[in-house]
Amino acid sequence: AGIENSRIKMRRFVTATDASDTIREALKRPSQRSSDKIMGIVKPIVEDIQKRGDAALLEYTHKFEKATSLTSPVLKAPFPESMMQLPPETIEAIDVSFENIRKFHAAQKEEKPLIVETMPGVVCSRFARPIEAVGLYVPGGTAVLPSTALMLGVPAMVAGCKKIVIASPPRQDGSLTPEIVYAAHKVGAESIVLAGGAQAIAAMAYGTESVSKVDKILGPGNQFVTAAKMLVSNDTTAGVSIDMPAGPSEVLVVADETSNPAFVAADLLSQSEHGVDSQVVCIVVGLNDQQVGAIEDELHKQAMALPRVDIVRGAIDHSVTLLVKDIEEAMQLSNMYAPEHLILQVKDAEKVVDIVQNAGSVFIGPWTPESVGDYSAGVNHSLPTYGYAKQYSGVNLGSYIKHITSSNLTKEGLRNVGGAVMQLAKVEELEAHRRAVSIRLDHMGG
Ligand code: HSO
Ligand code: ZN
Repeated sequence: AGIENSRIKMRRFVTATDASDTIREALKRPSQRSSDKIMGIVKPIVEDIQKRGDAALLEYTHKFEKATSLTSPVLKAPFPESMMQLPPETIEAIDVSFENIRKFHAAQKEEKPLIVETMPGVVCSRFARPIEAVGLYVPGGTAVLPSTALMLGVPAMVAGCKKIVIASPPRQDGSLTPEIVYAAHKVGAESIVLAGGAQAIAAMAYGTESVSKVDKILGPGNQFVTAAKMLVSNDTTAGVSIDMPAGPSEVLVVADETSNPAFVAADLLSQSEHGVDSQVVCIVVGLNDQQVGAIEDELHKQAMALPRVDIVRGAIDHSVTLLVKDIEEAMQLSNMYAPEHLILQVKDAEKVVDIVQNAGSVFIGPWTPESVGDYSAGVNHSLPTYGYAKQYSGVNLGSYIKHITSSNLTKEGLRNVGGAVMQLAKVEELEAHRRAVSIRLDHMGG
């Protein structure tokens, strides 16, 4: 049998017998191409866009997307109906998902400003304002992902961002996927930039003749997109921030004797089909060889029936099954790995959530496949990968909002806090600071 028929199987480790270094090594992410090399490719592209604007942007799209017929890099709203022709069942699916995502993100709104009187007459407050202009990157590549347009666009709309720009690489004929245009229309995007890669990121960061400059860029992408996001966010002349560094998709499934092997395998596969660089981890709690074998059999059988079996094979090649003794050990390893998606198919799954320390998004119990979160449940699918779940949140309403604080003192307040201010100003030898208080206290007299 050729490679096409060979068994699709994850490497298997047993924590009771394999050394902890071996386990740690097995849980390493597949290495990314060196970022120096990527930066070397990305930097000239970013600089070219800065220098030559639209002309350069179009050239790159002609070159990389092969969309040589494209004559303008931007499509402005209102988008023509003809570009959103979709079967009714797709419209319905987008509408249902849109509404759930909208509800969940609207609930994240802070109703009123935070106000605290720290001392009598000293009132501090904090209030939220939407980021004015955001650029949302919707990747092309081996799969078109209109769901990403919703995940990035709906919270921007809910937050009240004034200008929403969506960038996505066009197809070879220069057209856009109608699902993306429909999603852009629903979230109220002002324009769609028909470009991908570093060139799209640079265009939104600096602006061109026809692309609006944005304040923040969000969205996943390949290594070129990620490198470009890092580059522009480090350039103080661009004045742009980004959501988080993005890497290949991942899932970690925790299973035990109560889980259905077919469900476990299906969840592992749904993440494996994203790309050959995706990684999936299956931690099985207290199962014997035969029970683990049942999951492995299902994985192979279901994988062989998938249209994207070749991609799955690539991902499974660097994926692992870990056999552990109890749920505590499973969660220790999961927290160390910090998966983008964590699926708990174990008994008392809800209780296990209490010991989740690092994960992008958690899927609880046998009836919660990760795909519901990818599309329609309402949670966001733009999540920290590559272990960044240790310090980053996934995209949420807060990603589109910044906070402003304010202080408001009465005479009494300044009398109460003035002493501390003047003393610290004295310590720092900043006399003008001290006098800004004393001049007022003198004015009050006494
Ligand atoms: N699981 C992906 C998101 C996605 N899945 C889009 C399907 N379409 C990254 O979290
Ligand atoms: Zn997915």
